[in-house]
Amino acid sequence: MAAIGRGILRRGIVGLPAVGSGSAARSMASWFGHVEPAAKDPILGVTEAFLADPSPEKVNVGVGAYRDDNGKPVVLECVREAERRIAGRLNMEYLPMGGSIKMIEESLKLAYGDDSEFIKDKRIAAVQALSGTGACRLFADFQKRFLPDSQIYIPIPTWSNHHNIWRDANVPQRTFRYYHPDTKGLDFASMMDDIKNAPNGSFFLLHACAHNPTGVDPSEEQWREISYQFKVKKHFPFFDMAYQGFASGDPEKDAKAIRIFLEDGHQIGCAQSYAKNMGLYGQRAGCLSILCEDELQAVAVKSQLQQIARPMYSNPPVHGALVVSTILGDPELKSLWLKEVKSMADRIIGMRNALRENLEKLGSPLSWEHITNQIGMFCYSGMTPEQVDRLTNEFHIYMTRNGRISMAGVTTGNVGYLANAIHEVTKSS
Ligand code: PLA
Repeated sequence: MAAIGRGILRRGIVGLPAVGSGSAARSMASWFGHVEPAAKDPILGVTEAFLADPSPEKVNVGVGAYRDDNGKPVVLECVREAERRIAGRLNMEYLPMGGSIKMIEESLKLAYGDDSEFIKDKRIAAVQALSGTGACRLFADFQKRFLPDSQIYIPIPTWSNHHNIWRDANVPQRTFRYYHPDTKGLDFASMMDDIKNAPNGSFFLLHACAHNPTGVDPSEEQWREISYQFKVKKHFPFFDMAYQGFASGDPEKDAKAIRIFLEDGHQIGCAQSYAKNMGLYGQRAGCLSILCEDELQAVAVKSQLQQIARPMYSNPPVHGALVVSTILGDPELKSLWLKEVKSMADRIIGMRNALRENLEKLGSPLSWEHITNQIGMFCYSGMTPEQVDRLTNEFHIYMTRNGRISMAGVTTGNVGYLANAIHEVTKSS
């Protein structure tokens, strides 16, 4: 509102009481007068606090956003080239409700495999989604609409927003054990017990690769056992694949868990995001797919997903989808992308080694082996919320209070400072 407008409201227009001065005005505002500020988001709230800190030493290893070795945001060269090719050549019409057909086709090849029989048989219902978050939310709404009494089993721990997404979709949540704090690895036996003990036909949320926040994934053999047990129990697997390419550096290898489930004949759901692996964070480019029994069912399911999207945001944004389809649809750009994904993954691995080495050189009494054992964007350090608070208050290092370090924000320039601070707050524990 313009300053003049605000002035009039405060002073009151002749003949009307000024806002805030009369009972009519109070009752006008009262329906939301009781609203309290919402709790800060445990991840994006960290970025807000980081931005507000004037210290020149500050380090942000909170949100999972890739940085180059100078700590700067990165736009991939394949993305720049795709933008050059797109620029000035296309109109800004609405996409269909389900989004860009070309982008969806390319996304399905990435998740299900270039030669997937399911793509050929048109058995996959898929829509472009508002990145990975939007894909998860559409799925949760679809689940609620067509199986209203169902629940979702979510790993402990998981990406904090998973809980919000299924809560807002009114799907009750159950949890399954996943991570063992002592070994800082997978608690496979407990996970299998929880899968076996869940009622037949339960929905399970699985991280396809590079589990957030733990950086701990099942091995191929373990995925096979999980898939087998899902078959026995007739559970429905929903894969959140937000980091395809970030675990191994190769998107094809990172789709292994999904491919195992497909080989075993499961019907699956899958959320894909191009935020991290293409660096398209703010473009909100993603895809939701559901493998159906046949083409007829896929057509029906897609039409229902579109119907859920229509009253929420009508149709998805066009630019990111064009970037994705331009890159994945061109062999030369796609191979450039694969190289760039690999180099992001490699820089992170290098920083894992550097952080561990620095801590060991400082004579830390603790084991930091897990920094290099864990994979993907995050290191689940094992630090307590109190230790994290000290890092923030005394060293201006910003990270989530669960002890998760976004390795994508660690650089040659800050790794020594980070290691020193971690050593200071953990050496007496
Ligand atoms: N799923 C998982 C497991 C994620 O970690 C994230 C992002 C998403 C989905 C959603 O990403 P998108 O909607 O941007 O595609 N997690 C971040 C950012 C990187 C966030 O919290 O939104 C994180 O720092 O955990």
